[in-house]
Amino acid sequence: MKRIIVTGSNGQIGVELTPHLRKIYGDKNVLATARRKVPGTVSEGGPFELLEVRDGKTFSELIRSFKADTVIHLAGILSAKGEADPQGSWDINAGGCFTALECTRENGAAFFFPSSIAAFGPSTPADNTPQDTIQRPTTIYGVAKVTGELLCDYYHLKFGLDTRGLRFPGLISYEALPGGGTTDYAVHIYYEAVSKGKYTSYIAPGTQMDMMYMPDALNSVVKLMEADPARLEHRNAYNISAMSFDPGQIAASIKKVIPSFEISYDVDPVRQGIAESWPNSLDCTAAKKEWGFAPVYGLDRMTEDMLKRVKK
Ligand code: AKB
Repeated sequence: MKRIIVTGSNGQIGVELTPHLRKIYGDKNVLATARRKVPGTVSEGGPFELLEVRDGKTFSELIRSFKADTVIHLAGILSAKGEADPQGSWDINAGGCFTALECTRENGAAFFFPSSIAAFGPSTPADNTPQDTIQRPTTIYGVAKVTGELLCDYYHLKFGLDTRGLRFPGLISYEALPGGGTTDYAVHIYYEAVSKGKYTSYIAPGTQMDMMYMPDALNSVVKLMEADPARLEHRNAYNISAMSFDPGQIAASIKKVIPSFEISYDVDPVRQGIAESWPNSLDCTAAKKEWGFAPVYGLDRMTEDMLKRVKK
């Protein structure tokens, strides 16, 4: 990767991945794009262009004029928000991915696709979920993620495009709040632990989901895109996870730092239903073997760091 275009640069991953890539590859070599210009490091720390990902003409022209060799396609709508507008979610998530792949093919660049644990469903084995297994998701977000994985495989097989992807678990970060996801509670809990000393969870106790601290996610994207293609048997997309916990376990981890912290529950049936349809814990053997996936943050280490960095 030397000349990179990032879509969805204002999103939870984008606001951290864009500066991370600029640090590694040089500010001028990473073009941030988004639908809106927001003041901050993404739009001010290097080149920035407005882009609506379904506008293929502008997208292709940007790849060509920037001489990009890699497209990191992050633009999308998360799971819970998608259930409120399935058509709009499909349009952006599946339609946007198809447009992005087409523009990338026209210009011969490599392509990164962020799949998700949402690509699995209730009929998937929930514990130690294998890399290759049943994928029958029950959210429109998940349906679009499976579609994206298949499209990436198709573009690789049919056109030889260098497509690579990760099935992200819930990502936890202190730079930007996620919006509209099911795993968002695991970010909000830290903010409210610091500001209020308590948190009401919309996810029920006992509901396990895979999670990862943002620094491990950023390193994973770079590692995968830099990996020797000859080693990549599973391109689209790799299971990755750094930890799996339920609200009670993250609350217990916070209590080690803030003993007075209290969790209570007011379960949201929509997000609870989505969470229950997703795996409890992923098997990440393929990612470890094929490109050296090696997360460094577990729950307690992440908690200590989050509680230090989250602002009141
Ligand atoms: C969501 O909750 O929708 C996302 C995801 C797991 O893809 N964080």
